Amino acid sequence: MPKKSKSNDWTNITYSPAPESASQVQIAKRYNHFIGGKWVAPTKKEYFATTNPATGKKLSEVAEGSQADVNAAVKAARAAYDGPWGKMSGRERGKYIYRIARLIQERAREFAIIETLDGGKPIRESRDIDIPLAANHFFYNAGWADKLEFAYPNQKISSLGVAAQVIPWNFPFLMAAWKIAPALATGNTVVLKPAQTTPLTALKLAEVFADAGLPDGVVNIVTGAGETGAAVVNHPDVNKVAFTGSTGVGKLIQKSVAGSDKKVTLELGGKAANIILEDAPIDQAVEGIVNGIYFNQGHVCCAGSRLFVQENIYEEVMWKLKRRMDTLIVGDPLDKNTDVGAINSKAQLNTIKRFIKAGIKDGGEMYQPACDLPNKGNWCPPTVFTNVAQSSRIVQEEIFGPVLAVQTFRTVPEVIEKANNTPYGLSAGVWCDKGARLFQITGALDAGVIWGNTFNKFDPTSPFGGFKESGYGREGGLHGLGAYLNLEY
Ligand code: TAP
Repeated sequence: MPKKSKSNDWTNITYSPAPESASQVQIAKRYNHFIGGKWVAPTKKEYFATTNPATGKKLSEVAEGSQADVNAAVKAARAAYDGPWGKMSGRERGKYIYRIARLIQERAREFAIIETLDGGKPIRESRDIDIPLAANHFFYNAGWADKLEFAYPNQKISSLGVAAQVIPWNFPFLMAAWKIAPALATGNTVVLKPAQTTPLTALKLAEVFADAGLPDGVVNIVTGAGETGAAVVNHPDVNKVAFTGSTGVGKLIQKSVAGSDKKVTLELGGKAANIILEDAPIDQAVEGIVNGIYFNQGHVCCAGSRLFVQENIYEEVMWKLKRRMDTLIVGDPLDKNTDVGAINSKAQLNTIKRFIKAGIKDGGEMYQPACDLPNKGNWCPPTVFTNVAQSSRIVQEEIFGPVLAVQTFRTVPEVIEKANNTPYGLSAGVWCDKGARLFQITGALDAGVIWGNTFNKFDPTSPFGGFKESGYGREGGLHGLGAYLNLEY
């Protein structure tokens, strides 16, 4: 492989700091629940802190939701469903949802900064991906609100009632939009429980609902830990459960709803294969590998965490990948140059460290670029493991961090077998010059979402979801709307 010469060594380029200012953003010292259109103090009067994972500093404190709080939220959602919202025409509902989408756009910069402060993701990603995509989900679903009979022709359509929605910490604002927008477009009301470590942007979204004049109780937000989430999904008066999170909790939810008539969608974990064939455009593929695993610090359910490279291009791909990793900027998430931000919590950092240790113990060869990590906060450099066995824990289990495991293959049947050898089936990527071969491989992969010559591309019109232990049901597109409707022929 070529050696770096001083004249062409772009890996040594340095950038001046370009921090986004957080001075205009208002975060209250304390947030209550948003129930029935009002900010309601928790019945037990307990609060928990939410901190900035890049500094460890407390940002605010947030209400701890009890069963009584959840009961109040479900009651408010039921009243709104039996009242104004349930009776409203799709055309009128659509107007509210459009208004929400436009208000998100107006406050996009503020939401991006808060998302980055509370979650640790680079401002470039929250500014360019999370927040605009969330607005797009509201726009897209608003458009369907008065056209449902055209979306599902010759079918009797009715909404479900109250939707219980529980979301994780990796895309807090976007996940709230994924869940709330289709629920509202189809005439349901909502009780949402954000993740414990990232509740702030969902609470900011409640301000948008109030400003949009959304009738009281249509969306209720109850904050808290896992028990609060369990109280929301197990409440006897909810008709629909939409959960995004770990496979472990997804299994608990599946057991708890068994025997009820709740309609359920589960978006769970993943361990995606990213497959590079010998005729792939290698420079593009390397960008796709980096985007696949280091986007959002690898806290991505569909992350391309298992890389499969055809044997004859392995050396070239690895040389280019390591060289590209050397250029990634890890650090202050508010800096517009940052590529890899802070790990969302100490607990998640410890999990990632345990996996890295396991990878080394299993005989993997680890590479991490030299980076100056900040003294405070939770950090993990981009990491790649080569020489890993199919049975290694870092190949089999979801790490949910910036850790890539690389394997090689010789033939297409071999890589299909290896790629499918996982309990998960959420996503995959294939890089290849020939369309026919690409479709041959994608057709044989057990994954709900497969990208061809790209990775981690999301669109509100496109359904998203998994097979096997990655859950069931789809979010996004018409499939996502259908999950909030009774459809009868
Ligand atoms: P979880 O621990 O499962 O938490 C997800 C949400 O569920 C959080 O709000 C959590 O509250 C709550 N929760 C915890 N225990 C619960 C229970 N018994 N009943 C109801 N709710 C409960 O996952 P996580 O660590 O936040 O997120 C990472 C996982 O989410 C990964 O496995 C990832 O793959 C998956 N994920 C999947 C997708 C899709 S689309 N498939 C998208 C993003 C993430 P606390 O925050 O208080 O724990």
